[in-house]
Amino acid sequence: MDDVLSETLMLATASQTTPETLTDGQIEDYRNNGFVRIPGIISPEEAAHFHAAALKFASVGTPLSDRAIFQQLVNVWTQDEAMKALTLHPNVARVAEKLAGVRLRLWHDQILIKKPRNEAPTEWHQDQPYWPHQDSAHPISCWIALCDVPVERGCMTFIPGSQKRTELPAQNLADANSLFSICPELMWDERVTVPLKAGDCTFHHGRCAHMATPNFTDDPRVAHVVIFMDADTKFSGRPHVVTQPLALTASETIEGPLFPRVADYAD
Ligand SMILES: O=C(O)CCC(=O)C(=O)O
Repeated sequence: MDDVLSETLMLATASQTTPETLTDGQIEDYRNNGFVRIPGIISPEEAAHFHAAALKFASVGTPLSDRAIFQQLVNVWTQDEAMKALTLHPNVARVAEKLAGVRLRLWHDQILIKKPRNEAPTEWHQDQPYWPHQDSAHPISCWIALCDVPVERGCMTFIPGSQKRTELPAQNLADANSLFSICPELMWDERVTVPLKAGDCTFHHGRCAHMATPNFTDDPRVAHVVIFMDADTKFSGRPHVVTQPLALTASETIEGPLFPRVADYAD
């Protein structure tokens, strides 16, 4: 192998994050702030492969929502073999478990595409109030950039520590003031905006308040989100598109083929 190529490959390897290279500082940041930026959760080559696969699926799949803020395609892994490899990527699952510190299972995935020049932010919200979960204290989402996502293309912004606000009702994704009218003190907290290179990700707790900036560029912003819940999460009875066809009863454990345990596919 020539020296330049071998050096390039070594650098690529060194910039990957695995459960073994995850530092105590990164784990502490996640637990204190409710989010953390992780470089290289997948390689740039994998990001390019999944970017093409996500756009291909989005051109044929049925979006759950096709609003100005984003095109949203849910449970893609059950419909597309190429994207299944990303949703069930062992590195994603194992880093998620190490950050959360408990056993997890998949809740669902989603491709989120902000169209070129959509010029619409995803407004402030917490995720967990939308979900039909009882007793899930460690929900965690891995938001993977499949293309470079500078601030101008629609990256995530977080309010550190807001995951401790576990009592808030669901907020309106299209209303810039919804979160702050429900919880006015969050208005004055620090906000952290996290641009990402393709293959990098952020992990965020299901209660960490976040928004995403608008896409002002000529390219789509393509992100894939893999969402995990505590392995013993129960069904609350709240209606949700993922659990709707399953006829679950309240307080029943959410389990079965749609919700694989990390222990069963990534250990
Ligand atoms: O990508 C976006 O626009 C928003 C993503 C989001 O809210 C989430 O992953 O929870």
